[in-house]
Amino acid sequence: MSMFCFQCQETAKGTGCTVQGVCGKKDDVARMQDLLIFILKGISFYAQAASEKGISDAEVNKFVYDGLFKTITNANFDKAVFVADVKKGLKLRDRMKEAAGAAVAEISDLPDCCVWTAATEAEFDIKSAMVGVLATENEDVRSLRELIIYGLKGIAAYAEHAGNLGYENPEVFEFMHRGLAATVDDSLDADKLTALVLECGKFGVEVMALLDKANTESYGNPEITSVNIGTKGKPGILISGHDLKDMQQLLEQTEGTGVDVYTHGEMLPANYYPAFKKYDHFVGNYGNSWWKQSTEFVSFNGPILFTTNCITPPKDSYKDRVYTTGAAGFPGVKHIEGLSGERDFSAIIEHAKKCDAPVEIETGEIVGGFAHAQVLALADKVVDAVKSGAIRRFFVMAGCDGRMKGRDYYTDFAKQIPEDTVILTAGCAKYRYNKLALGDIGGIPRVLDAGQCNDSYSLVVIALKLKEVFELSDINELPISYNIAWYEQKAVIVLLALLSLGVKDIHLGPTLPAFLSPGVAKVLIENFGIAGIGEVEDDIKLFMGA
Ligand code: SF4
Ligand code: SF3
Repeated sequence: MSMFCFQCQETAKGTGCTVQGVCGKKDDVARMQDLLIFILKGISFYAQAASEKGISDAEVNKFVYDGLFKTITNANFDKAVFVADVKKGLKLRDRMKEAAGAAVAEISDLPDCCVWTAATEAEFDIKSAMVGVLATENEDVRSLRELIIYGLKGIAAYAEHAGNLGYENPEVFEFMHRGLAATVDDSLDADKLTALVLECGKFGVEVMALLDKANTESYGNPEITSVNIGTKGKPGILISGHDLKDMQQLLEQTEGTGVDVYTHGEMLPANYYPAFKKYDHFVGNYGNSWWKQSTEFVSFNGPILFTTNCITPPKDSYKDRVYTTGAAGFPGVKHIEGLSGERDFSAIIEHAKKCDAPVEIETGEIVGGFAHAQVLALADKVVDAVKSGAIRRFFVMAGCDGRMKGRDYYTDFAKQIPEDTVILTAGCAKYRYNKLALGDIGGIPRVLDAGQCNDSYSLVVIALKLKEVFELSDINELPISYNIAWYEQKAVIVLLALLSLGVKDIHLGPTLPAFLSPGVAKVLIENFGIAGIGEVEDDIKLFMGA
């Protein structure tokens, strides 16, 4: 076994990638990511002790959440990035040790991640093979530790986007350090770790609320919008990923250049924000969810900018047109350096000018922009439709898309649910059903897209509002069923956030996470009613209470 990673839904054989990632991650990259996580745990151990003295270090906080984000599935495949981060991390760990001072100086049995050190890449390589997931032997403890780490990766991603817009919550950083430090604390048993998993969900809600505030205060509340999915005749830049600050800068820098901007994948919801809609050269969305990029990028013809995941290893036919920035990276692909807000995209714009216009692969429009403010503006209509029986049930079908054949389930499910039901979606899972002609109920579309995966927060706000309007005591009494598709670690924090809000009976698919040990899966099933997916018809009957 040259690596071990089981953090995503597509992990090899449903158990773990051991030779190279199904995602394309090479074994040496996977190991170097493990070593970075190991160093981050050491930093957080000291940062937690320092925070008890009231000390917080902004550079360290950013380094830790940035490192967690880079190790998310399909974010960064560049070993050199992780080697550089390990080197820098060792220095920051020393700094936090000093900041923690006497509180840690007397501890004689510090965890290895707090004391191990080396200077060369060769030494890093050797150590990297010893510090991965399997270093924890007890499978329930391993499962819970990894569940916390994956939840923290999701939190880190959302904290980074909010931070790029100038919004921070010190309590989120404090929890990030506490959570990471807990994963090297052998005194914590399964019960204590389970409590921490739920606390992680609580901070998932906090960070999604923070990002929602950051996005809406910066760019306005998303509005109902028809998004063009065809092409215009000019050369274009395709922007993918989740970072709206990058979106803003790209639109500003491309204005008046004769280059159009299209969104891809999880950037589609940028079309719903007033601050972005005003640009005439922002012409729509091109393509579908992340896993179709290897064919769709060929026909796009112009440069593609990845602001975050999901990257798949680029084909030679378009690799020279791919750019990354922020946490994203791929070896041999040009990376736009610089802090968020100070990025210079002129090289991409000049590149675009020399390219042909995109080839049209679809025509028409899709409708989105149903985040909480927009839905609540329609609340009377929605409530009337529920009261009159015109809408019998809502299905929250948020989360991720992926390549697995079994995900056809979600398209079939959307096609087969009764016509008096509505889908509430967020995340790239939507591409399984957002182009189906599912119609509307009295003017309310049957697929309401709230936005990116983090905008699952909007779905929670909507559910809580409905609970209030209908004067219910429990969110689970609402006519809402949760059929969530997951792939990477942001979906993990969305799931934990829903659990922390008391949502029960969530169905999770297309398969349950490999990182859930039988013991931990049992706890989730017994306490929260978590279930997998079955046959479409059976599941619909179950949800509809038939
Ligand atoms: Fe395998 Fe997923 Fe890890 Fe990639 S991220 S190595 S596919 S488990
Ligand atoms: Fe999709 Fe990668 Fe998760 Fe933000 S873009 S949801 S998979």
